[in-house]
Amino acid sequence: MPTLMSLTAREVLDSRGRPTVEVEATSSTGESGRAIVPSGASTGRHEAAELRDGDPKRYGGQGVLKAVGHVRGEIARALIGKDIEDQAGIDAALIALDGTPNKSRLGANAVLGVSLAVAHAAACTRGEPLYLHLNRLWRAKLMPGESAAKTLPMPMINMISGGLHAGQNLDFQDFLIIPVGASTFREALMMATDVYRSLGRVLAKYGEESNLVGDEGGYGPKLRTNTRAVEMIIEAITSAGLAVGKDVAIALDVAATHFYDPGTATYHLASCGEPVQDSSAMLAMLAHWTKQYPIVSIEDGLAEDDWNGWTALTRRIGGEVQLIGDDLFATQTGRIAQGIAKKAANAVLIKVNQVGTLTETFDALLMARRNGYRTIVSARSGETEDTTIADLAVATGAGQIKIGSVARSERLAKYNRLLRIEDRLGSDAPFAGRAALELG
Ligand code: 2PG
Ligand code: MG
Repeated sequence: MPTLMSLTAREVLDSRGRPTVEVEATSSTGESGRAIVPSGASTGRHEAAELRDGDPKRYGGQGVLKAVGHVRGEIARALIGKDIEDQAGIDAALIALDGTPNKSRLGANAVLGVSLAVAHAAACTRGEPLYLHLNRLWRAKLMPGESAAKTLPMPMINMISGGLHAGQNLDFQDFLIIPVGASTFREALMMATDVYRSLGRVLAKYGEESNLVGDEGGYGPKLRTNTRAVEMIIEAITSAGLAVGKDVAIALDVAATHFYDPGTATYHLASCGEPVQDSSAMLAMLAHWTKQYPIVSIEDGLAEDDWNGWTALTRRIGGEVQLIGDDLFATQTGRIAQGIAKKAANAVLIKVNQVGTLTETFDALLMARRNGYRTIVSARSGETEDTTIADLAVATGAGQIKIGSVARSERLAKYNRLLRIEDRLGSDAPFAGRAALELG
């Protein structure tokens, strides 16, 4: 039985030039695996807690040397000698060692780095690609009759960034496209780059700087209103020679938590006709948009604890539109279970660092799937060359993936990984296609 022989960690930098944790795990047979932890900007209150040093003399307090120290010290001491293929056992040991509900003692960044690096090392020890190893771990969790099929995910691609991801005036965080007409992953990606280029020309035509991009590579123009961003994308799709709605549909990540005031239970918008709205006005506005535009998916249309609003929104448009909970669920099974009970949302965004271990990520995916919720594996706004989520999406047949735009190498590393997997697996991993958006 190959065991975990050593664990080490270091502070490296992410795509925003902020420190993050890299972990290397080595097995008793000499193979090693490495993972780098991502980091969000629009983080929800219910996420697992990143440990930052808070030392103003280093990286403005953002250093992660404490988390690195935990990996090298306490975590290494507790895990060395354990079966490297027993991911569930390793993750359970990490959770127990941390001892807090949100991994704040050791740091979710320390814990996740170890959890993912161990999976990489186990895959290398077996001499197989990560997606195969993850698929085996995933399969072990399924009940007889449940599908363990690997699929290439339908991507949801960022075109325009606002909110906390770009410095301009748009309230909504991401304006995205879904190439619903594509029949392979490669084709979906090509359509996305066609629309991206075309959008650059459209923005330039209206006098917008098209070379300014947000954290995820999407354009960061200064547009008057949120609807204007949608209209620009529609024009870009058409001028790329594609059919709006049929070939390429539109998705939003409103990220409403960051402009919600829980004190007054109101949403504060800078670039909408009505600057202050209560939950039902927000709901009516989103419902109206879905009638007006070919919007097939809305993420975090309401704030993370506006459960009544979520239930009402889902009752109103959840039959036709994918309603994704990101801050709402924070990849936590406890929150997803509440959503199921309250009939809130119909899809779950899956971010490994919101929960902190691979096993808990599988649990969130499984609970969502068993209850007919669609799943979208997602990157964070702060990313690196780490491509683990590409393998995760394929291995679990998640159906959809959200990585950012088709610019900036921390995004492209994952798209390119998916292209490689598509080449290697061929018909063993069919493209999830537009069916990934249909209600389960
Ligand atoms: C989101 C993510 C990715 P962040 O809100 O879905 O777009 O952003 O990582 O900043 O939370
Ligand atoms: Mg989001």
